[in-house]
Amino acid sequence: MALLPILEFPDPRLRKVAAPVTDFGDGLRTLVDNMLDTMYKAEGIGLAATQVNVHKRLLVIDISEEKDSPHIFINPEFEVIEEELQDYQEGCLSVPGFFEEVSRPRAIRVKARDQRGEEFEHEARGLLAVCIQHEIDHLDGKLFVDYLSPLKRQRIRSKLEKEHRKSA
Ligand code: GNR
Ligand code: NI
Repeated sequence: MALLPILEFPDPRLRKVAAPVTDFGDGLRTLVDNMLDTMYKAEGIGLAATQVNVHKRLLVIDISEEKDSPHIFINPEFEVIEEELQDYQEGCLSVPGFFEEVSRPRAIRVKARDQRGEEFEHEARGLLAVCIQHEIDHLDGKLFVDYLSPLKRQRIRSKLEKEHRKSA
């Protein structure tokens, strides 16, 4: 088991756009295992490769209470199936300590590949739909703070920069 360091806002590496996964070999399995370990240890419900400084289109999610239902999405794409927005208090392992309401479409259909490279489709609503959209945003270099007012975003940036200076 290996834990990977998680990048924190405003690290510019969180702004990179990830490239599609093309190699479904053993290296991918190791990366997925390490991302799951890192997500569970950090008590997150999702983790995108971008957050651990790997700029490939891959994310892991587990929204179960028991933490025994990992979902792995490789090269994910989604379409909105219900435009109606739902508000959710989002947090992010890359923006530790901050939670703010974000509105996103309430139901989506995701197409992705599994670790073996097999394509699958899945409909998601509720928290799973929120989480998948949040993670795919990471792969595109976006963060939930981008949906907030510039003032709120700047306050969060300043507080985190101050903490990073303290621990540096
Ligand atoms: O652990 C997480 N919780 C969470 C709560 C509400 C909306 C999205 C999330 S995802 C987050 C983990 C994370 O940062 N994934 O990128
Ligand atoms: Ni996040």
